[in-house]
Amino acid sequence: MFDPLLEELNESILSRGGIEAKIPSDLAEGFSVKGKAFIKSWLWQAPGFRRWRVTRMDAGENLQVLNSVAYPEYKCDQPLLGIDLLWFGTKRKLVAVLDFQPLTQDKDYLDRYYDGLKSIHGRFPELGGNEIMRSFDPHQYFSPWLLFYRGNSQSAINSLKSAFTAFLDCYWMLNQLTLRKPSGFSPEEVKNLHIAYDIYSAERDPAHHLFAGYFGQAWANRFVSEFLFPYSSITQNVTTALDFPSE
Ligand code: BLA
Repeated sequence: MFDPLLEELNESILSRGGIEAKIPSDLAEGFSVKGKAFIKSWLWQAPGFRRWRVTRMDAGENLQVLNSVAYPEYKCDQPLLGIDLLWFGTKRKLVAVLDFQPLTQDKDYLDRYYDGLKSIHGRFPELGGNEIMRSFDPHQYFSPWLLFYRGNSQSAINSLKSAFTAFLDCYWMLNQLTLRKPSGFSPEEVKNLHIAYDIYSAERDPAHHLFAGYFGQAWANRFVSEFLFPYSSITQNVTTALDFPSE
């Protein structure tokens, strides 16, 4: 379902100088316990970013997933890119979340980084409805202009590809612009905000439960704490091979 978008995403990183980094092999890809689902991830090191991860999960008609988070370099306080796309084929239900995930909800910060996303939000009203968040708090690490859709409307499904392209292009543009502007936070502050994001996300992400069901609890714990949100275990002083050195 999302393979053209996955290709577009990976290609866009590659074409901007992204280099694939190694992921421990059992986390990089694998089949579920019953063998009916397959998960594969990519880890990128790209100019301007300290870490960019991408995951595809294919559980056939039950579920298709494309998930990605981009963490900019510490010297730049721009929002993280957050992508979570799910297609429950048997129910014909789409869950689509695309956001520039803000490090803070301060007005100055939102004024600085969101003109582009605001305009995309306006162009695709069918994807930017007023879905209620059940596990996350919409006022933490989500922007007021996120695209968030849950349902089966054909117009939402049809718009996804164009919205995704516009969203991705806009994020790359933002990255170009902000690398040239002074950051509002120091690199140390940005690092702490990234840590807080990982801790919060690892606690709330509904994926953890889903992964445990498909791949077993032990694998799910490892995938969430070592690959999806490696800084969530930083309080225990755990450093992982996936944690790129800071500048
Ligand atoms: C929701 N994400 C969900 C749900 C699942 C996943 C099962 C619940 C479905 C529903 O609300 O109907 C699944 N998340 C995954 C999977 C991965 C994952 C399989 O990370 C695999 C790696 N989630 C993110 C990112 C964003 C995000 C980066 O990982 C930001 C764009 C958002 N996902 C997000 C939101 C919801 C969601 C806002 C709705 C949750 C809620 O209602 O609070």
